Amino acid sequence: MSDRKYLNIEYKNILVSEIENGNGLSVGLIRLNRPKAMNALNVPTMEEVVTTFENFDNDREIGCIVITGNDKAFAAGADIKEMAEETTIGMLLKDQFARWDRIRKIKKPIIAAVSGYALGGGCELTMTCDMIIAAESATFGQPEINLAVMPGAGGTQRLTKAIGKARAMEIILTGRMVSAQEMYEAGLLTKVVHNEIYLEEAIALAKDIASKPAIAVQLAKESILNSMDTTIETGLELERKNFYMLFATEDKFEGMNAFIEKRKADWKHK
Ligand code: DAK
Repeated sequence: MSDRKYLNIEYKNILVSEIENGNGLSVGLIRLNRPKAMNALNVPTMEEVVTTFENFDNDREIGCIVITGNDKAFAAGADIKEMAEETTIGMLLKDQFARWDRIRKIKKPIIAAVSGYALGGGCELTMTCDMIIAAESATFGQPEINLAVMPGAGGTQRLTKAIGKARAMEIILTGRMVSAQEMYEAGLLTKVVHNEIYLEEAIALAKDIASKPAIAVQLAKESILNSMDTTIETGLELERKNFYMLFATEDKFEGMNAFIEKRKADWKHK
């Protein structure tokens, strides 16, 4: 049994909950909760977010994770007020990027449910997630250039890989706001939906994924992410190892036998 105390702690900058899912594993939900600051991602907020991702990842009852903000803002960026007096040495000594790197180690899928602004670090946080569901009025962008800085939490890399050099270059160098529809057409988003249902849609997707055999889900996620960072040969090698590994799970036998016996599979997630 996993330690589930983290679900009952009071957080300062986020709300954390579990959404039950019938026969499937639950969905872990994080809501960014600094409405007066447009959910700006200050250090304490990021620490709470990343620690909760890790807690969900270690919790056997959770199959998929959703992170959202409020209708006005997913997050309008890193907290400019916190960074205004910061220097290079201060930034280097604090090494806050280490916290962002921890997100890359999360094995369970993470879905960003975005309404309103997803700017700067907010946009980068959506891109560290595995899928993005956006309300049609959501606005994305990397406006750091207007502060005489540049994206530092993966924006120049993940945006470019997702939508290509020509479009990423224009968006980052102008800092302009980009509509959800444009980002969808460019390939950054999984889906754009009516404003009222963005969270509902993200949770429905998360529940669907959480009802699949968990080890297969996690190894498929690992293989897909690996494809972004490596050659086709190395990528195929990991895919094959993960594929073989799944033949050692109980769920593989259950899944195939359930198909042959024309019944619903009863996943054990092992
Ligand atoms: N930081 C701090 N406060 C913010 C904020 C932000 N990013 N965005 C909004 N707020 C605050 C405003 O200051 C205002 O506070 P009060 O004046 O009421 O005290 C309140 O939220 C409401 O904002 P507005 O009055 O401006 O609301 P509007 O509807 O008029 O405009 C807006 C909404 C989102 C268009 C506007 O607030 C805006 O342009 N915000 C800034 C967007 C931006 O430039 N974002 C990029 C920030 S730089 C790092 C990791 C990542 C990063 C850096 C380091 N490390 C790990 C080290 C990333 C950097 C960035 O994201």
